Amino acid sequence: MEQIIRQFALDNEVGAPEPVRTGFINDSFKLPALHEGGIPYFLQRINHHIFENVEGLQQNILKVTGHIRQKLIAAGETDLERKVLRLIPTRDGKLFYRTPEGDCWRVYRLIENAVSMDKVTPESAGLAGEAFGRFQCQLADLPFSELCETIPNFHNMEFRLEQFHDALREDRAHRTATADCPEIIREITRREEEMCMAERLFREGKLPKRINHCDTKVNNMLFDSDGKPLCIVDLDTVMPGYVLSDFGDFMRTAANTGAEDDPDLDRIGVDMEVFTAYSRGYLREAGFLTPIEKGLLPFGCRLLSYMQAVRFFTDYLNGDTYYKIQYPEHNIVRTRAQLRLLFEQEKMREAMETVIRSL
Ligand code: GN1
Ligand code: MG
Repeated sequence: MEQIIRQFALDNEVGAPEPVRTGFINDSFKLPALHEGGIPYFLQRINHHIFENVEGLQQNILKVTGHIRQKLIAAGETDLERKVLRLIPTRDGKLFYRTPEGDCWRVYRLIENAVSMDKVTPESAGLAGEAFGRFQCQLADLPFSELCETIPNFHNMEFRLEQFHDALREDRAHRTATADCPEIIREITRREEEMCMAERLFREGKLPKRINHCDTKVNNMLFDSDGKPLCIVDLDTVMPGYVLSDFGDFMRTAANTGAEDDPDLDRIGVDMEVFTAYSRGYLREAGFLTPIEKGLLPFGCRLLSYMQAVRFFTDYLNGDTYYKIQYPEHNIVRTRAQLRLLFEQEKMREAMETVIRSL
């Protein structure tokens, strides 16, 4: 790994890489500064099986972080290095290093004294809502022809359902008839039409596309030690999409009383306090939303739980080739947990709509 680190234009020497367990897709390491007062870095191996266009992906990140940095400077921000990620180029000026074996590595400046959370309080949810609203707002004037889709059709529900039907048909891991799979399949199929509403509205010209983060899990946001939001991270999937994605994905992870992969389904429910606080913060910043977008926010919550259930389950049917799993049944456990969350959100539909209207 030393040979990899040497490729990057770091300002100082760093110590041995410390693995960081974060995310299901890339491998991450902290590179501590060797000497007191030096700059620490963050090294990542980009999963190029998932992100096939690593060059395009890194260009996206450069444009997005550069755009946000300009906005922060214009607003007089002084804590710049902790408010937006900074990519460190290689010594020959490239945005990532490809090893002779084909692995792709990148380096960021590490954001110091920052924590990520898997759960939020209503107070931090409000701040998070503002932060994600601001993030979308900061990028609202970056033309999306400048960004590539780092994973084509990433949050396209019609496409995800096609993949699900392919997996059903192929049944590669011989799992479609086992355990509660038939019931899961029924629950997914029953909702197909409703869940493809965003794509239909887009085609009818009623729902716009905007630049989204597309992975607004609560742990993709860094907070400082006082619980104030610092910076949005994990920018691999920033691309054009519907605002429903970013709103819904946050609620899927943060406004859930259980875990994303909770084996105890009775722990799963909608945390209305977090829902309300996040919505309030988000709507305060996201002044660009159209009435249709606002009205669909509660649908966005259901959509993202459903989409994630479909994605986890498709991976289960395919024999666990996409998401890292910690035990053999992990993907079906995740699927059940996401479906339960969807059912709970369906029960809370009116309550959520009332909150959004009142805001
Ligand atoms: C993946 O990398 P990570 O863990 O933040 C996935 C998201 C899913 C999420 C489910 C590129 O995100 O889309 O919502 O897992 N990222 C990719 O937890 O597929
Ligand atoms: Mg992540």
